[in-house]
Amino acid sequence: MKKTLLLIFGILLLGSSQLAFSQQALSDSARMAWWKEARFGLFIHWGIYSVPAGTYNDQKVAGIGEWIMNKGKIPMVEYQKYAAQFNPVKYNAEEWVKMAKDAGMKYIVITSKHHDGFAMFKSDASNFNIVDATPFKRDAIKELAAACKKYNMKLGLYYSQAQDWNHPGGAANGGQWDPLQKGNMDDYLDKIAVPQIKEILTKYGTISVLWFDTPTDMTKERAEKILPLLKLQPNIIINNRLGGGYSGDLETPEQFIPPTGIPGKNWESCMTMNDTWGFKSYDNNWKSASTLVRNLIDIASKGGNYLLNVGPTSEGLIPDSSVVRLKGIGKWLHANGEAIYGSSPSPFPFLKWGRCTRKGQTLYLHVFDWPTNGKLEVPLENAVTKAYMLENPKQLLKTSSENGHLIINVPAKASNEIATVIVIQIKGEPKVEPAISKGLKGDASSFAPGFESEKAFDGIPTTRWKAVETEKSGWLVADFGKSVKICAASIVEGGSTEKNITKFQFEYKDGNDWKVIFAGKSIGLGVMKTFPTIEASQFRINILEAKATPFITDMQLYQDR
Ligand code: JFZ
Repeated sequence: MKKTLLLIFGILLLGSSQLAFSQQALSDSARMAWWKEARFGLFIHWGIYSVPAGTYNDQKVAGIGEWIMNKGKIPMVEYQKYAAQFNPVKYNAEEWVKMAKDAGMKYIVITSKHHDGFAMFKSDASNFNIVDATPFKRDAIKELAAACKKYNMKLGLYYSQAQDWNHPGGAANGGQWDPLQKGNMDDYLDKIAVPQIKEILTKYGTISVLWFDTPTDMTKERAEKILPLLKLQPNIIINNRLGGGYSGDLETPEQFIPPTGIPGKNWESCMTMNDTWGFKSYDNNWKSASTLVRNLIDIASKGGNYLLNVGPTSEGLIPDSSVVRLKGIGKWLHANGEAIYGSSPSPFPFLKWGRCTRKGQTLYLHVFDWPTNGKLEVPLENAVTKAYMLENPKQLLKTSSENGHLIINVPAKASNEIATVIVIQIKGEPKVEPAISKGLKGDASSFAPGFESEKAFDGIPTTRWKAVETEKSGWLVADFGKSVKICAASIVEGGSTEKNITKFQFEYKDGNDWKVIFAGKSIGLGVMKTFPTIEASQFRINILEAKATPFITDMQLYQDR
């Protein structure tokens, strides 16, 4: 009898970690290779919050739809009733995967459990799940995993490891609002999060990404309850939101594109198509397909990935407005994907008319603003061996060099309103002029030892200017010593969590007066602004208010030639 039991246990363990043994652990770079090549993925926020769809007690609840329970302070018993109304019979996982594939997306990340604690998969750890608590009774993750396997689409799972508003002890940003939520967080982690993460990493085949979120109250010890589970999927990629000091494999700027990328880091910008992740019936503030394509190009030109979101309805349909935009993006990528997939960042600090991506000695010039004089000016010194339109490679383009700059003779009209890609093959490494501000000494209202003004202009992400400890305001000047024509500026404060400045103005000196060019209330990972060309010799960031001693990691100004 004992032998039989041991045999069964052995088979079970073997079974569950069959995956573990079958996947040899790759080196970090090999493990990230597919992800870096992919550049573009689909984020899916789907759950029972799509039932109220932004309205509670006939009242519109402000904010992102998947937070309606928290924003509406809905009691647990009340909210859990939405599960009984969740019956997405029109859900067709294969349709979703085909739609993502046709849009040019290479991976999908879906919410297996969001902050509301509802599992979109069959779970033995809690019956608050799609199979046990809804009339639908089908495992949505299981069906999507099968469809991804069938169409060779990489699958990632979002799991809210810390926040859980329907299991006692789960964390709740802003504080719990229902006594039934009270409990011990470590018990919640041991009884719900850890068992469920084990379920999603053992029941659905290869999981390529695990996307944690909001690491509220996550300590190193709590993170280490979860980390060993990753061995079940040796080549899985995790983001930087587990908490406990673990930075994972990639940074995740949210609803934001870092102006100078995040040098030296893998990063993925996640973004909504409207103003919500989860479905809200009345949120129609949709970005255009053109904006979404240009975001993808902008992100790729800075070495990042784009994780673009859809919020399906409670019927199981992706909103038409999202479907239309996915088609538009797919159309552009179908013709120009070569310039995005597997590309490397731009060698140019700034291009007035668009962006650039690269593959070795081939540069892809993504032109947003088509020249009216039939000449595209590129701040590049290299000789060009071939230039052509990506969408029509037979159409070779003449090139010449003027004042050390490449001039490309282009047709009168752009071939693609969103972005027309011109391909140039160059000799040697790109010889590109740095930003005119690179290496400036600059000046500042004050500086702490080792944090002199020139540290903000050296282009090194690990050095920065910082005012003296006592200051909570100050200024940093780019002094060119002569008049120059500037049409854009990028300012980076620090990492994603370093939003210290709360009020600032970017100014230029006109005689004895400082004139405002643009202003703002936060910088953090950075702001990038283009503006009508200004001719002056001094420009500065004037920090009017900050939570603590102000600092700037990088400030660059771009010339209008
Ligand atoms: C989180 C979630 O709360 C939200 O519901 C959605 O899933 C989104 C993708 O992620 O929202 C965040 C997380 C982090 C920040 C902002 C919103 N942040 O670091 O600024």
